[in-house]
Amino acid sequence: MLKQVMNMMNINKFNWRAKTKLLPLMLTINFLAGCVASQQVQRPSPSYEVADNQKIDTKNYNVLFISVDDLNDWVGVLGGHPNASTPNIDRLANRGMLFTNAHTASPVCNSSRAAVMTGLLPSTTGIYRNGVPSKPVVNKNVTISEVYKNNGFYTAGSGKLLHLFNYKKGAWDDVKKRFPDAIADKREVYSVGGEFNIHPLKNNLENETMDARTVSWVIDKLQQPHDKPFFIAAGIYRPHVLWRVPQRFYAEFPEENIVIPSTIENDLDDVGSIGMAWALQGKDQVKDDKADSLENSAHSNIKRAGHWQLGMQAYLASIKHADTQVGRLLDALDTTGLTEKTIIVLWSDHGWHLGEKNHWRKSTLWEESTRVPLIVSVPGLTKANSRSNKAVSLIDIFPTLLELAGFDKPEKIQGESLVPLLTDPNYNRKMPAITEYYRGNVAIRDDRYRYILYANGEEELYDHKNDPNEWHNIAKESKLAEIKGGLREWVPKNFAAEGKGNKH
Ligand SMILES: [Ca+2]
Repeated sequence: MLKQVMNMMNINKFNWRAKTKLLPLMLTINFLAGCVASQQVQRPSPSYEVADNQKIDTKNYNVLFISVDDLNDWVGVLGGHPNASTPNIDRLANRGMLFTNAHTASPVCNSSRAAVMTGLLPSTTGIYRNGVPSKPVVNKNVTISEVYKNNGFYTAGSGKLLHLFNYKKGAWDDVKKRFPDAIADKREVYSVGGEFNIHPLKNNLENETMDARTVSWVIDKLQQPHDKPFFIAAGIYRPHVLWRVPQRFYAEFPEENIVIPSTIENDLDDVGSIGMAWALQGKDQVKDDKADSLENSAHSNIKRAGHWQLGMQAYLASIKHADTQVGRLLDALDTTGLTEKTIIVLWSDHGWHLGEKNHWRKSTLWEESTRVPLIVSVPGLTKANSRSNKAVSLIDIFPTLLELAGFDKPEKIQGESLVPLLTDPNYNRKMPAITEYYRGNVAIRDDRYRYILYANGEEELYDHKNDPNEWHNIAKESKLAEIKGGLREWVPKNFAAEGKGNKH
């Protein structure tokens, strides 16, 4: 019956815009006909030839969508830190494609997550930072789960996906926004240089952390009977502060064994005023380009207190807790018998500094803030242990999923599907990763270089082949003018007014 209506209205190929307008009518008809929408939807079957000359059709593959908060590259398979321990993220990476050079669209939660969910850059939406409501932008643009829901998939999500645990109305079948967290005994809480607090929990509270509860809810949704394909999302909150994880995770990383990151004296001498301000201001909300003094920076406070390794310990412990939750999700999926028909995407919203460039937290346009884990596993399509070193962006997730499901791509979506890279890790894609923070500040990361153009015209250029720590700003070297110019071409031509966005 649904098909007949679509035919009457001359919709031969499924069209998401038409579907959105027709949705209330279609759902009513669907209900009356007692049929499942997914069985009726007309959309192309994406067919991919795999190694043994067989073809696979990913059209009705389920999706398990996992986000982790504030997780940088301290992931075993990414090699970001020698003490990092993430056996479950590693085993997921070993199933599919690990993008080793993936970057966020913005180095804080709000703007990064809005970009992921809409597939639009901050310069398009006007959401450049925390503190600007992303809801209006999310509400007027199509979002990832919404496309699945509109196409008859079952959609469910819990935890932090959008900033502030927002969920777009109508974009989900089942939602549990936020669970309460387990609380540490006040007497157990202690400070890291006056900048952070450490909250070790009693081990018997392991199943009561916010993330454990979120994942239990998601597991329940995974394991319920499914009469149609699903898109199920888990938003894991750690290693975001507060570092409320059981003591046993702290105990896995004895402070004295923790390797402090490599740094050089005077690393900030060759950066401009905005980069300097962002490095030295300790808080997530950077208000202007006035730098605190090096002496008063978070990093100086932490070093003076002798707490550098202590802070790292808490971060590593929180990563391990998050990784444990990822393991629970993978195990639960296996119990459903649906693993071979389920795409898994795992991403973190941005990275984190722990003393590199005299900085703690996120909120910079350097590698520590922009580089993130990104794993895409498509059973039958991605080969085990696949790795791609091409520069990619989190805004590429949306078009990737659209392509794998055969959904039409909303014309305004930016980013580029990762599907060609899933089978050819060296596929020659043109687009570098673009990261924006506060209006008019942009980093362009390609396979070798990072170019940063700040709103006041200050520039930085780093060559990762010779300088993986981004210690030496070579923007002024005349022999690199052509390379710099090529990267600069990718700087957006227009920047939407903050918080309002343009007409998308
Ligand atoms: Ca430097």
